[in-house]
Amino acid sequence: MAPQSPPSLAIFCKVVDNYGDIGICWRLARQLYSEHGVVVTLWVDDLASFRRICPEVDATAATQTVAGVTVRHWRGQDDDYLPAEVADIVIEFFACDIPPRYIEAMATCTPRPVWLNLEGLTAEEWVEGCHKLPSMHPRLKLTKHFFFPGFTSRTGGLLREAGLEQQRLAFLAQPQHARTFLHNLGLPDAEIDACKVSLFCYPEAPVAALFAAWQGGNEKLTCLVPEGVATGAVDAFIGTTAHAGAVATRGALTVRVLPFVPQPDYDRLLWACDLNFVRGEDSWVRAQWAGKPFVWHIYPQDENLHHKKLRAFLARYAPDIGSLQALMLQWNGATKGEADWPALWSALQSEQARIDARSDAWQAEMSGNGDLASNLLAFAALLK
Ligand code: TRH
Repeated sequence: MAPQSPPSLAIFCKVVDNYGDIGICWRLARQLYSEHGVVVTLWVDDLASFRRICPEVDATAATQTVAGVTVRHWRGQDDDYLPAEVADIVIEFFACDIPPRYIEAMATCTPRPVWLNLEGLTAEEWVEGCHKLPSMHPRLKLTKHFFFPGFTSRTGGLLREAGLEQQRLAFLAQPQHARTFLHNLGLPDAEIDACKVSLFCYPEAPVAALFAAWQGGNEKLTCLVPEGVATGAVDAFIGTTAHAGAVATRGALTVRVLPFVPQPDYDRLLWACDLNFVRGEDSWVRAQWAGKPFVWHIYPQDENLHHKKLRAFLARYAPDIGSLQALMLQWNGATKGEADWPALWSALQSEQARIDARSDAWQAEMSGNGDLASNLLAFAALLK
């Protein structure tokens, strides 16, 4: 019997803003190829953003192969460039509109391709009811299914590479690994020996107030900020327009600006720090796999919809850790009244042991839901 050829799969990714859209699609594409042998084509409309998290990408190439994945520049809805061949599995990310011509081609295939809309991550309960729901095309004989990542076994789970935990444990087993990694980012020993916090957030975060609390604290703290993040507060602290390598110390706080690192190094940074401030979706999930305490800055939405999502997550993640709840709500502007940052920070420190234990337990709990790439392929196989 001839061996079955691996399925082909196309991911369509529109970069709305920042790095999360391509960050998630790229992670998924890589994993589908390297762990499942899927023949993946990633269509992406913004190669420059892609290049920031993956420097191997040529921002000018119409087609290229990176880490075994065919990357195609998606230039618009009606360019005359779409291939005659349609993939066996077609994923539209965040309901981005797939070019009409591609959809027409899908409708002519026998069998029809599996068409999935991969949605955004939220801890809200309604997700379980919508995960895997079908949606018929109004005109063509095609059905699209919704696929939701999530935090329970009735969702698609979270993106997680098979070797991730092993890599993390190997990194942590030898303290010298973290030390060398941080030295290579420019940190001297004194900054490495301090409490280390990575900081990735949206411009609205009250960074200046947090810096003031850390500056006036008793414990030496090194805050590592990627270039271009929290620029107002960072420039004010450092005293100039800060680029990668800029550093300043005031009181107990040292702020150091890091270059934007490739995705795998961002994981190492999260592993090497004692606490991580993360944002959006992908860095938030990576912080959860890092097994370290984290503070999430959620992507802001109209009418403060994001506050509801934040509360839904806190109810799952930290229902009984008051200090973490209070700090995250303040960080996201979800609490009324003036924040007392020194008090919020010292409350968090006093609950550190519980927060550490929760990070570990959560990581184990989430692993129990399988990983999103495997769950997605299993669902696609059922639809075939
Ligand atoms: O960049 P983000 O804010 O991205 C998104 C987008 O705004 C998107 O439109 C929105 O839908 C989504 O958030 C919720 O945050 P996120 O999701 O954490 O993505 C950042 C990516 O950048 C992630 O893959 C990690 C990566 N990264 C690096 O590779 N190197 C770095 O130095 C840093 C700081 C991040």
